[in-house]
Amino acid sequence: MSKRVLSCIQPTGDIHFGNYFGAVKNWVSLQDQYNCMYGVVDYHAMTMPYNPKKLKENTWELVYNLLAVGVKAENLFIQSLIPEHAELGWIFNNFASYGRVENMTQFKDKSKQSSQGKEGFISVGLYDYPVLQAADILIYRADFVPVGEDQKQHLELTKEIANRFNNQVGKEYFVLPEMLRTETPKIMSTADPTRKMSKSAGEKHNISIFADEKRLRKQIGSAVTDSGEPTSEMSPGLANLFQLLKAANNLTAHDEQMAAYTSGALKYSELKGIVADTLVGLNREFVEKKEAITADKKAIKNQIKASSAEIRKRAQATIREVKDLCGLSNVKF
Ligand code: AQP
Repeated sequence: MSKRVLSCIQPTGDIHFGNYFGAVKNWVSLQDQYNCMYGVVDYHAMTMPYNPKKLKENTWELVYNLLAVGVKAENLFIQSLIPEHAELGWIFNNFASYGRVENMTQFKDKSKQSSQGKEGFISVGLYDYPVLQAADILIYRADFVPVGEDQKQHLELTKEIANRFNNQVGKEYFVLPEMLRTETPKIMSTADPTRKMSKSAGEKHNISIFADEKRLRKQIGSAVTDSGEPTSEMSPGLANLFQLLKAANNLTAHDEQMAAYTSGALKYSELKGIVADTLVGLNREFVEKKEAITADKKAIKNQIKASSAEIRKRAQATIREVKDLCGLSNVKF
């Protein structure tokens, strides 16, 4: 039987080049080799202040976007259509260490963001979401998890939960999943290259792969680089632009620009122009495919509801076994 791959993305906005180069691009190629399941995790999108109507819109928009970049409909599910994720999440709360969850970097970053918002509110859901994420992965007994570098700590937590569960029930029930990185596991914000490109950090901190061309060019054109003074190390902003070129597979331009940097002849405006052209090339392909896909939204919705129902069967099988193993009642009503 082929190995299982699981990964998820939150419907909190458009797919940006960080999501794409760090994870989603890999999702597409892995489909030829493995048994893949990819989730649009709407329960997770509730952990930061959100708007219910917008959440539903964003969920379907993300489905269309994922299909447009090449994810197959039969591999795609919507998390809230599979409530067993939340059930396993609760069970896992009892196998997750409070101190470890409290130390998650993403929680620290996002709780700061959340507390600075209008309501100054940090939800228990935000604190607990890495435990739900462990359930997302383990409910399918995934072998591999293709994610960006920012998820490394969460995957370690997932393994800890699996280990504690296995020890408690006296059986190697859950396999310990391995992280699959791309060659560019962390793309930085072009507006602030010291922080990762992110949806929830605000508009200027991410570049949508479906962006309007003018906006995309403007964002790359205004990317923070450095003052141009010679330094011993390349600045994070410049390194990020080179990284984008490489990730988009424009290796000739990457090597030429790098040679110019090494000899001190690099023109920042020229580099930015090349990066923008390269990303626009990809962006046009995605936009075209999305137009074709969204011609029949109703058919897509039906397809994704059906694939979620099919994938749910695997989650239900795990939940039944887990409940038996940990002493919970298990009756078929
Ligand atoms: N900057 C990044 N570089 C590389 N990979 C990244 N990923 C996210 N940002 C980068 C990877 O994209 C996948 C989906 O991420 P997500 O939407 O579930 O949540 P996230 O990691 O928290 O991404 P964002 O954009 O920062 O979303 P918000 O702001 O809504 O939380 C993951 O595999 C992630 O590693």
